[in-house]
Amino acid sequence: MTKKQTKSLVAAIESQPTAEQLKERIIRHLHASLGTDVNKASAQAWWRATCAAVNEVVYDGLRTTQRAHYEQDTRAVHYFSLEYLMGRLFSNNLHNLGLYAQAKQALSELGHDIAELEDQEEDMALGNGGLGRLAACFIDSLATMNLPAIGYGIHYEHGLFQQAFQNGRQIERPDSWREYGNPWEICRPESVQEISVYGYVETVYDLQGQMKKVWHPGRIIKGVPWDIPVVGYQGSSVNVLRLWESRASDFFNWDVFNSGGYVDASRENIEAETISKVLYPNDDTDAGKELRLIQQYFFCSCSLKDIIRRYKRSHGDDWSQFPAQVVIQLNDTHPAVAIPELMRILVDRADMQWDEAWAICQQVFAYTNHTLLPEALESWSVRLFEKVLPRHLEIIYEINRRFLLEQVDVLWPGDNDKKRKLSIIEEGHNPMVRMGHLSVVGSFRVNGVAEVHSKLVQSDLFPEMVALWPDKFTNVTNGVTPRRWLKACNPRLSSMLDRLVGTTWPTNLKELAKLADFADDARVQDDFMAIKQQNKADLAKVIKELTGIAVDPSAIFDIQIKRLHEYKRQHLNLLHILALYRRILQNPDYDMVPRVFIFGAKAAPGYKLAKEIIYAINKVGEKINHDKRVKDRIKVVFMPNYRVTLAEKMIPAADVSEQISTAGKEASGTGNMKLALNGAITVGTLDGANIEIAEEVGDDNISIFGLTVDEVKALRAEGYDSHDYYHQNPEIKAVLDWLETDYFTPGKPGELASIKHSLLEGGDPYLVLADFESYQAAQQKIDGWYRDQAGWAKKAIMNTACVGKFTSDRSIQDYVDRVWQLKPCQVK
Ligand code: F58
Repeated sequence: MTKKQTKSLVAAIESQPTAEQLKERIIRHLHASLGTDVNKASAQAWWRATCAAVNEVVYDGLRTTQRAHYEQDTRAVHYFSLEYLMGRLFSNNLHNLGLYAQAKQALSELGHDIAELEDQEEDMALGNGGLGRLAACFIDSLATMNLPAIGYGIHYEHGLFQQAFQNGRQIERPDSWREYGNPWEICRPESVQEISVYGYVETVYDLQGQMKKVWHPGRIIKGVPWDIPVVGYQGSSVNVLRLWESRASDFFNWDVFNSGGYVDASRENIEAETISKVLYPNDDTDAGKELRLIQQYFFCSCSLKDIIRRYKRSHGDDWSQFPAQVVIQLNDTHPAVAIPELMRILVDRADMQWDEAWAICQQVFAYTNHTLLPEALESWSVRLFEKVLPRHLEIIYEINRRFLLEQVDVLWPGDNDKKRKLSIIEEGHNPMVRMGHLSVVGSFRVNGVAEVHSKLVQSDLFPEMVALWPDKFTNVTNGVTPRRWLKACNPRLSSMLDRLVGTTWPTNLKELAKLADFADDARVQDDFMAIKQQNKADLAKVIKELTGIAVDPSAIFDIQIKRLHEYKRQHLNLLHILALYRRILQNPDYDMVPRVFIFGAKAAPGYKLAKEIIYAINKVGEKINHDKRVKDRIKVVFMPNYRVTLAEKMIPAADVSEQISTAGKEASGTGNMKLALNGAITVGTLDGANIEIAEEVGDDNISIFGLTVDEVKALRAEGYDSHDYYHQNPEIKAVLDWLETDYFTPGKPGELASIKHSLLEGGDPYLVLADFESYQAAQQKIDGWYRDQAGWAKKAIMNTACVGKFTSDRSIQDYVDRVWQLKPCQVK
């Protein structure tokens, strides 16, 4: 082959395939990769063959990107997260590669509907909620913005449980997203790592009399990396999400095996593989379980070794450039054990002096806080830590000793109270390692995820740390990727936007502001509402299929989608539904715009009250949906198994977005951004990013209610008694009493009483009753607004127009400017 021919061949491979070429590739893969034929291939086989055809393009981008990063020896961010809630990748990859239309045509010519093939894919649900989905949006933005980045996490065999309802109650089933293999992942046996746990630490002295610590591990575990290519929009960079799977170490296992312990060896196999078996399904409390700590350490250690291996390829044993090349973002405290692990590698393995090693650490790590809820602040019992990671505990003690001596005691000499408050070790009967403290001390930057949240992190959570290091603290307001959360999930609205504001909005979301010029234009209003109507009709079909409930697309679609938690207050929504229902029963002509209240939420399997709330919503829904007297003014729908794929169908169809957490409790929220972007009007408290959404869209286009953060604090300080509200507001009293009867659970009175009890005897910790009245007023406002369709259309349009700030590209740019100091790397 001549040079010229080679060149054109390379160009042909790298250029975008046409629909015709895609067809050929799909059929080739049907034959050569799947061993089947067009005549007998299943939908699953067609889907896999199409993925393989798409991967030809993806892998081109992957190779080019990796070559560019290697040759330019770029500084890179390493995102450490225990969770990535990726959802499906098929349509996302096609959209980002600009191949969706071609693939649709190719498949249609082959006799297949692309939407049907999309349904062949299981969600990759390796996360619980907001934090995991944020990680997924961030890696999309990083690739799109050509930033050198790698995401590190765990290759869970089972992602978040699948939810079903049995007589209204949540039941959990295991999620086996890769039971039959996953076409997007590549196993990389050449990059396997080994990590150690358990054992004991020995103090030894070398020939110069220098003291050294030697860790004799009790167990060695192998980490096998799986790479998921992360395709940037418009095919610029293709980065990698590297997820570690645990296996038994061959070396260790053979030892046991050869000494006759076949059964023991198999048991160890199983134990090692347990580490990456399942995602912990709690979205608030930390589990405090040994396996969870091992999970955290396992992926941190594998990832650090991977980073160091790559660094050494270019820099050998010269550590001086390490902080210039490597920044590690800790997604909450879950990967904080990476801090003592890097210290161990530098001090014990690379024989570095403590001060030098600590200086490196403090330039490498940055920490994002996602919660202020006390029960979610991670801490580990010292006893457990010592058992699993004895050497790391020693290192943490030393970090703490120096911190208290060199920082705390210098600013507050002799102040033992301050020391007690700031110590990484919480003293007491059962001493604990505070992972938040460790993360702040070991990082050069700490951020919250919305303005108000970042302020509270500083004022309420770590005020003394702020006194020590005022410049360490910053804010990065969350964002969401507009590629998945508008372009791919809402094609109708996307085409309209292309026409009205141009086609660059997916990478420059502020362009949507141009839409505001059309907010009063009657034709645009009609088009916008017609699109919403079609999206609602689509969702109505899904609702019918999944729940059997018929809903009218001309009603208001009022949507609350998020994990189930008392602080998110799905039960406040429920009380309002009950109040409306009661008004209808009392006044058959009660005038309200028909509304469909739609919920999607999983409850942590061990969270009893959350599960009771799901049950109550289902039971109340059953009753209302079948009550002829309601005349369809209210419908209540609880969508089973809420997940990314369902969110993609619900969000484009929402008229109203419920963001009703107690002020000060929701760090940011990101569903609020997705819903507003798709033209839903928020009913919300002044909490998290709602505050910033309100600033952007303006008071006319959002329905705000409830106590503010300061008012919540004041009310608590003066002594909140929920009974006052119960006795003073007859509507509250009536609906709470109703829950104790058997009206919604015939023959079984009291089945729904736990909600009432938590709000009265339980003290109503999230101030549901205090906010009820203003909530119902905010809902009344919505009802009034909706009656004026042109007025509503304007508000909806203004929501889409004004939320350009909330693209994850802007969040990532903030991280680049305020934390990472990273430069883009052009790959082509
Ligand atoms: C969420 N946290 C916040 N944690 O609640 C939400 O306000 C924020 O928008 C989002 O992070 C992104 O910043 C969250 O989702 C978890 O799911 C953890 C999982 C592991 C155990 C502790 C909670």
